Order: sequence, then structure tokens, then C-alpha cells
Amino acid sequence: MTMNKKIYFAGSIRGGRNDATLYKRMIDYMKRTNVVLTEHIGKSNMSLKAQTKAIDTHIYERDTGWLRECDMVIAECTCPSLGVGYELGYAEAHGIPVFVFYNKSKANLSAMLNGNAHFTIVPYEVEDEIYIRLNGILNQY
Ligand code: 6IA
Repeated sequence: MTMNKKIYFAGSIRGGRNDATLYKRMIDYMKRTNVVLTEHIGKSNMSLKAQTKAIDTHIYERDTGWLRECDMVIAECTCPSLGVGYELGYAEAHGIPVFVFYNKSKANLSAMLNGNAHFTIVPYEVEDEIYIRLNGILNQY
């Protein structure tokens, strides 16, 4: 098992927190053997309100720095998020491998993700499938 990969996990924040507990379970799973740079995305008490411009500038600079240094991006895209979509394009532009998970019975994935040959799209129906696929991805890289 490959250990200690630097993983950028991307999940919706201001796009909606319906799947926040799922994000936490995915993060906890990956953290058993790897480093998740964006652990805060699974926190239940995350503030959704608009912050000051200065705080958002800090978030943008820190997150794009992490995107440039990570080994791969794992995104949960069932809940659409402008920020996640931006991050995926940013990772692609920097040659970072991107894996996009989404629940195919709940979401209709954007053609801009589904049609992108750089992205590995992982549709799932039940949560158990996520961990099987994550395991394969983490072993392969
Ligand atoms: O458009 P969204 O907010 O849904 O975008 C979510 C994505 O952008 C996530 O994958 C994060 O990597 C990034 N992102 C958006 N907001 C934050 C954030 N806010 N902190 C870290 N990353 C973020 C926290 C606000 C804080 C002052 C409590």
C-alpha cells in the first residue's frame, strides 16, 4: 500500500453542505495511510457565510498553493460547487491527476467534468463502492 501521498480533497462548501458527513468519512479513510491537506472540508461547523475579502484571499492563496504541491486531487462532486469546479480546472492546468466521485443516482455530472479526458470519473451508487475505488487509486499512485 502506497503511503503518505499528499491528497487534496475537494468538496462543496458554499455550494451547499448536504454531503459534509460523507466528505468526513472519505477524508478519514484516506488519512489512515496518507496526508489529506484539506481536512477542514469534512468539519461540520464550517462557516458558510461570505467572509471578508481579505479572508477569502488568504483561502484562495493557501488552497491554490496546496493544489500545486499535492500528488493528486480527489473530488466528491455530487453537490455542485463553483469552487470545486475551479479547483479541478486549476489542477488540470498544473498536470495534477484528478479523480471525480459522484453519486449517479443523485447527480447529473457536468459535461465539463464528464467529458474531460484528464479526469478519471468515478460514478457510484452506494458508499461502499467509494472506498473500494479509493483503495485502488491510492495503491496505483
Ligand atoms: O464554492 P465552494 O465554497 O463550494 O468551494 C469549495 C472548495 O473551495 C473546496 O474544495 C475548498 O478547497 C475551497 N474552499 C472554499 N471555501 C473554503 C474555505 N472557507 N476554507 C478552505 N477552503 C475553501 C473557510 C471559511 C473559514 C473562514 C471558516
